[in-house]
Amino acid sequence: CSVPIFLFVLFICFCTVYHIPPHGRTDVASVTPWLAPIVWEGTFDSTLIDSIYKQQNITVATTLFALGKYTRFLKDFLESAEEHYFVGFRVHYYLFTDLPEAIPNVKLGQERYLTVKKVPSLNRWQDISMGRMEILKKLIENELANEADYIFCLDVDTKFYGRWSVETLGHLVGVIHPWFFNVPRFIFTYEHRRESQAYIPAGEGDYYFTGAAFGGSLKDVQNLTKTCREQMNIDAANSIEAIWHEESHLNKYFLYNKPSKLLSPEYLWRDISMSAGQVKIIRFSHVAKNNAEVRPN
Ligand code: 2GW
Ligand code: MN
Repeated sequence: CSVPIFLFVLFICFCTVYHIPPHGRTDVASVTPWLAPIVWEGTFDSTLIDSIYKQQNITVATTLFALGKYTRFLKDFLESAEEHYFVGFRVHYYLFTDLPEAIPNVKLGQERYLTVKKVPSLNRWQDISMGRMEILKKLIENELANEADYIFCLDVDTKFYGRWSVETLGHLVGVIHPWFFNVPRFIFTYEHRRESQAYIPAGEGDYYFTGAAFGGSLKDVQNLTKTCREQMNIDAANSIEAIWHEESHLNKYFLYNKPSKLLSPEYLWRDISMSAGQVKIIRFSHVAKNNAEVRPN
């Protein structure tokens, strides 16, 4: 009877010596102080998590904005999404553009849909970037109720390089900005002027989130877009615009409405990032772009 016990003790010693955790990562935080998971490579079993969601027949709405010259990013975005993004699950892309004729013809897989919606051209880019919240709120309220379970809102000047799938699903999901992972809080570029509704007092805030990707359940993202829109309207009435536009308002929202799941910078990379050491796989990344070439004026 002591042989099995001996073998068990030997196994535990082996695991301890060789640092084999049952699962998870020891080099990065994979949980927030409010016990929301932070998704990193190595913290989940993709086969297992796929099989759990396979039984649920879910639809993931995915919104994209491509106005003016930003339509040039669509081909790479869509082609790479078909290869890496929720593969095997129903995805419905909602694409807002002022140039429907410039939309490339990308072949979509089974149970993958694309709806193109025409929106007016805007000259001030801040209005494009901030106007997204209003359009998203209306889309969720008026059209998605019976059409989707989850939604992700993504920048279009991006490309997928690796798996982004059901491990990212949750009620309210934020993505840690790749420049601000592992840096002290005072570096975070929150809005620090009291006059703005996006104001975050010094010493407050947990993480700095990117505006280029967020999502969650329809209900939670509806509340997010509605609140950010209202806050931006109050700012506009007071002639103030937050330092990083809707990204500042998103960070304020996440401070008081904690995300239930965070995605590591694997889920939004940018060429120059500080946390390269811990990022073992780049799944989704901003593509290098020549701002002077793609942005109006
Ligand atoms: C035009 C002039 C200047 C900036 C943007 C634009 C522009 C943006 C445009 O002509 N057409 C267009 O479709 N957009 C959409 O807005 C497009 O979906 C793009 O991905 C998104 C955000 O603009 P982008 O990607 O140029 O800004 P980034 O990459 O510096 O984004 C960060 O900061 C923004 C706010 O300042 C947002 O929060 C964004 O989500 C962040 O990633
Ligand atoms: Mn972008």
